[in-house]
Amino acid sequence: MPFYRKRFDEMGLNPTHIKTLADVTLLPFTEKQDLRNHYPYGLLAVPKDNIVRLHASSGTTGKAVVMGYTARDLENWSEMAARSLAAAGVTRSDIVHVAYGYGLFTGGLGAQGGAEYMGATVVPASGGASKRQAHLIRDFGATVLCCTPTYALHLWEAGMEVGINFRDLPLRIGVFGAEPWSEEMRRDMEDKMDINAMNIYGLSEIMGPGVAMECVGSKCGMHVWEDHFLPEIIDPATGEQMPDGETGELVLTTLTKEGVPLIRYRTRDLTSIDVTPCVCGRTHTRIARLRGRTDDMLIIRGVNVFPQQIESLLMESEGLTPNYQIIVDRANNMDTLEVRVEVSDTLFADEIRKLQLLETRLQKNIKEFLGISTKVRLMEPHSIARSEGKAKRIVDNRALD
Ligand code: DLL
Repeated sequence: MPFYRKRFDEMGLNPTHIKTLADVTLLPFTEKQDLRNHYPYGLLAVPKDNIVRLHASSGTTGKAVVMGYTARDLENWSEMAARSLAAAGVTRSDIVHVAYGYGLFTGGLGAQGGAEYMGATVVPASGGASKRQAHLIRDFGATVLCCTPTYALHLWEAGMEVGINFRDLPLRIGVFGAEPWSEEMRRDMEDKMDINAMNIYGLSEIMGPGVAMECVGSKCGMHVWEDHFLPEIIDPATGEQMPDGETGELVLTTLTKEGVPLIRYRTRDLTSIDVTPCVCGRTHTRIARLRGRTDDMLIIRGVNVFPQQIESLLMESEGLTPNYQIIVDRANNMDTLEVRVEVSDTLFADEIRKLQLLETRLQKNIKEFLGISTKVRLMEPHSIARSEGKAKRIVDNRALD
């Protein structure tokens, strides 16, 4: 591919320099900006005729990133997505309701490819029309739900509004990913829906859902399919590799991708690698639940904060829901942080004084654990906008200054 050839030439790097796996550190990183700079087809490593599908991610800022897949790429992806579903406990007897968005986003078609590959029955629902979806989940007897964790909660709410309680249905597994969520949120969802809520990871640039997946045996980190991807953790500031177990930025090299193979792609996702044996028996290394993205990190008066840390603290309190939003602003040159979180219907019916005490307690907890002062505002149930895909957790008004 001309892009890498040029880069290697500039660095004076040739194949004889790469002798062992450790030499991967001699290779340059690839960044999202590289993909943007070569929009749309500049990074294809095969003739365009061999590309059978395109996906794209718009991201929150900037130009879209376009990825091309060969027939073999799609075959591998389906196989890995099927493997991922199997790790979550899905079998060919399951009815898999896919409520990830279909289209250029990889979620819908990726989950569908995996479920079909293993021979399960797919309901390609996509996002939207949530009450109708709740009916479909009940009527078709879905046993597996694939969507973002926030959309799953929205579907659950929509179900409750029309008298359908997921707890009473055969639903048994959730395959949730595409956005950060916490262990506390998992517990909440498992409790509300009586399911195993499983974490799936992926990104458009590398493949889509199924780059890594938790196993139902341990629910302790996501197995990276290392026969297709080489994971590394680097210090995001220096680019140096970090030892196993330490948290840093995940870097992935594709080993089998044909359409757009990527070398040392900087995902911006923060996690750590765990090479200890897993109780499930799989030998693939695991990455920990993602801590956030380097570009999602808020720096509030010098303190680094990730939305998920706040989520974990909120979810420890009885009566709060996982519907929250963080509003960042600036007043008199000082960053301010407001955390809005919806309370449950029962808590909302409680005395005002109780709610005020809870606000104060949450503010104190956040101050104690994260070292930042916040204003916590308890909100009426259903007052924060729901999303059909990835939730928008941060509203940063500072840019408007
Ligand atoms: O979100 C692919 C996907 C679809 C993954 C369905 C899982 C399920 P993108 O839209 O390109 O692709 O976004 C990728 O989403 O770099 C992470 O920051 C975030 N992300 C994905 N999975 C998880 C997860 C799809 N399980 C970006 N936990 C990634 C936390 C996740 N963040």
